[in-house]
Amino acid sequence: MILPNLGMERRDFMKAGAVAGALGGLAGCTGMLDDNSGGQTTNGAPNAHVPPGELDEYYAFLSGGHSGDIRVLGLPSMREIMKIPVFNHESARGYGFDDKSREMLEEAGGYTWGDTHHPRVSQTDNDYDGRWAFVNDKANGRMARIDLQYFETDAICNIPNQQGTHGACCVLPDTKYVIGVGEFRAPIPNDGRDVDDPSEYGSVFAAINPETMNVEWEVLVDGNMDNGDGGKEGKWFFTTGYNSEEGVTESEMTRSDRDMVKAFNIPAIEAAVEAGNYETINEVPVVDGRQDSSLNQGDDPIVKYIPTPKSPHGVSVTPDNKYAIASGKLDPTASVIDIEALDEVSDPEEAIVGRPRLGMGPLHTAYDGRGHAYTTLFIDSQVVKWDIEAAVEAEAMSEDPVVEKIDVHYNPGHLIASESYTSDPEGDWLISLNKLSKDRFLPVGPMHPENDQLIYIGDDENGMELVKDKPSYAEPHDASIVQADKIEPAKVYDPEDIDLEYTGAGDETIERVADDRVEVKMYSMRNEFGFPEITVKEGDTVEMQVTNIEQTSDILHSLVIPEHDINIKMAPQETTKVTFEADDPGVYWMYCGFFCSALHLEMRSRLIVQPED
Ligand code: RUQ
Ligand code: CUA
Repeated sequence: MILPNLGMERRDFMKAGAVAGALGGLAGCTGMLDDNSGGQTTNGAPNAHVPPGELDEYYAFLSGGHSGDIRVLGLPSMREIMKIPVFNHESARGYGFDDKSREMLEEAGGYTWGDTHHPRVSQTDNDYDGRWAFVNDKANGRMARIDLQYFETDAICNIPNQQGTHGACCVLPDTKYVIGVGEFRAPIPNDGRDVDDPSEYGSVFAAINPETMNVEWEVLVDGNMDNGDGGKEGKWFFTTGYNSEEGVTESEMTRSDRDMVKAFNIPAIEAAVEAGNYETINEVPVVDGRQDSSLNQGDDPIVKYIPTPKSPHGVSVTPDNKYAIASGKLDPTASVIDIEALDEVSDPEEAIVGRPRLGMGPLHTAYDGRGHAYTTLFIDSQVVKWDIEAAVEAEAMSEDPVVEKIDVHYNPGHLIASESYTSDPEGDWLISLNKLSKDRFLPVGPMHPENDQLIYIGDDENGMELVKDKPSYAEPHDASIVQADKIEPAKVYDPEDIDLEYTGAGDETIERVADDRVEVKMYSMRNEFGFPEITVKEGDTVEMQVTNIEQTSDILHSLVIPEHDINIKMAPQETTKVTFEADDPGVYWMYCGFFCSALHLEMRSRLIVQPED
């Protein structure tokens, strides 16, 4: 079906606008299910209760939003297993305290927080390979990499020319690039030029090499971008966007009824870079992908602009790579873009082959691998299940493709189904990440938790079933759900993977390496540090390096130095270092912060800082 008219009906927009205005106050709360009893199910859903001592089937990696971290949940239990600090500082892990993580955060801009939205796990041949997860910092224009052997952040890229990295996703099938989708338009470079001339602002699409975490190239575009998702064949990458008006106030940004989905032709961009068709800005090759760029005039434009109603928000590619589906946000429909047709049509609008009417405030879409799409309806507080091919067959604006709607509590943003971002989703569990929880949990004051709801989607006959509520701290935006056996975390550190020298029992040293600099290398084990006391002079810089020589998994130690703002963690076989100034003479009881044995409280040493004379 080719759609003759892409305009949104005026009436729908009015409705959307009116309800959007009232969002702060009211959420739809009709038809609440009253069973959220930890996994007792009423129709086809398998029991989601995972008994004590048993392991979950899936990992779910949820972004923590402005908490700046990643949360690791087990599915279907929804038990939160671990947190991975990324852009924040976190004392239990000593993240942001030890030299390595502190320097990494410092080099990535020195910010103390970030806004994580879209965790994506690396893939090989369109399937999870267990190597890395990536996540963006929407606040400060950054992308981080998490090593899934150690479940820790190991690199952060501060993306030049990008203010507000919103979408984050990999170029598949083999994670050739991690893409940072630039949201806010600002002068490029942002050095004081054009501050009063918004028409000169721009936003860029950034391709990051996952191995080096450096930006390889960027593409400058018209309008704002929002979310993104990659096709599975390495050619097309899609971003949604709002503000094609290029306004700077809300009313300017929402004036027109259509915005642009942009389809980036990765090989054509690479060819332009190869041919030197770029300008270097802040050391990055920036290719001009604006509509009037010469690179967009021929038969093989580097960016195709697809007019779509209205401020489309989420976009995701179907598991079979046939369609990219963009949700209308301020329009009650989704646009189904035929990826193959995109290669053929001269007018990109003709690649839109379906426009089902889904409900109010469609935001994000996930897949079950059985031909269904699941879209969150922010304003309606529902998840709608619909049939993708039926939407292609149906007339535009038809509700016929809708299979079923389920109430969620309340105002869902993102949703994610198990392995939905691969070419072979499992089609059993779905999490709806709801922004408001209102009455669902014991009251805890004016700041409420959010509500991550587990929904079983494996039974097409009996329909979707709400299985569990899980309160979550603000605020998850997106997730990736990965089969547990595709990830192989280390049990203890391999000292070979750590740049610092391993210090075993008997190898400990205290050395004055300069007049005012002392280097300590020591081990830690139950129930002692390598030295019962360490004496330095007032004014010394102390480099303190500690190895946890335990072989037994799960026996952690840390080194806390009171009144010096220091807590570094040492997992088994890990060596960690902290450098600090011993400015105040006195005695400081350095202790271990993990309750590691019955003699844990006795695991302490004196740091003696001798007065200068
Ligand atoms: S975007 S739900 Cu990053 Cu929808 Cu948050
Ligand atoms: Cu080591 Cu407590």
